[in-house]
Amino acid sequence: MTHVDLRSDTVTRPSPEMRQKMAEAEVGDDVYAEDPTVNRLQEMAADMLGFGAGLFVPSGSMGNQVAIWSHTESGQEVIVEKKSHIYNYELGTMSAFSGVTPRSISSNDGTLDVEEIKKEINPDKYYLPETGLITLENTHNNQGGKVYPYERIQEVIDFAEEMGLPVHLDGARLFNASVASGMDPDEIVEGFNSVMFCLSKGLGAPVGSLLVGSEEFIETALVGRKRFGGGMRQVGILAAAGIYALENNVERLAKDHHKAEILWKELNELGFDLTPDPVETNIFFARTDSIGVNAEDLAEFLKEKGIVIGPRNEREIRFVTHLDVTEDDIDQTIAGIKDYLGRVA
Ligand code: TLP
Repeated sequence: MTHVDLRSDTVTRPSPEMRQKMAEAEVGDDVYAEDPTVNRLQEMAADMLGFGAGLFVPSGSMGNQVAIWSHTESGQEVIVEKKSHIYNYELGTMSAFSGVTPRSISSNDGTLDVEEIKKEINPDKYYLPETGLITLENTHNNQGGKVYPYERIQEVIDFAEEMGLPVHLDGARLFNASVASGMDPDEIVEGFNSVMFCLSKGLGAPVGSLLVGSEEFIETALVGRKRFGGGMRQVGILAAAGIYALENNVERLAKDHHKAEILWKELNELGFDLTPDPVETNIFFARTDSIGVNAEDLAEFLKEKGIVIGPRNEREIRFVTHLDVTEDDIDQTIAGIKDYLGRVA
């Protein structure tokens, strides 16, 4: 039986207290905007981040894609970082559903340099595609939960403002960025035109993400959500989990960062090649070829002990800590890895 799961923070299960709130939630038909609990969650999210309105969406991917649909026109380009979730793991939806093409820009650590963005904006010529949107990701999943330095974000936002371009934040793990940097979430997102954050990752809710923006933007996004099939009915039972998560599970993310740090330090001593260096939030990647270990074999070995990890291939593993992993679980994982290394060394 699995008792430690380090593949993702999406695997968390709602706690008894959260389930209680879900069971007690007042509900209504949200397509008529009559679910009081959804309305409360949307207002809460907008207030927390300093925006005019919020929209509850079933998933982070839908939140990002509805934002892209709302900001752009068919035929435009969207600036994305090469390893971003929007570009790599959302199945080309921006092209399929919004008729826009991604213009990807490489970076060293997931954070885009404004000078690199400037180079990718086409001159105003009728035969060149127009840029419609810039997207950033904070924390950056594929760069091991990297926190976007605030100054870098501000440079991009200042430039976008000059150009009259909207900027969307994939803030699936925005609250991890906030806890790690010590900055309030509304400070981090100031100047963005829209922000998506997830309730169903480190915050521990079973389902749901929020998209926030101006009232006008959210009116458009509401149409987008319906069009994408995300109009929901009595989902106050899910929104109640989200409210519980925002009220109770934000500050505790520091504990997840601490657990990641314990694991990171041990693996570093064992000779794994780790990204980022040092770990910043609740995610990191471990290259196993630096010590001649096959990541998939290690994962198989740990599975026998009830520990599940996420190898991407034979050479690399993503480790993610979250509220369902205890410090004891981390110790057991370290012991399991040492046991394996002792056998294959
Ligand atoms: N990330 C998932 C997988 O899809 C990779 C995970 O396990 O980390 N933005 C970012 C930065 C994300 O990491 C994710 C999910 C999403 C958007 C999409 O959220 P969902 O899964 O709710 O569509």
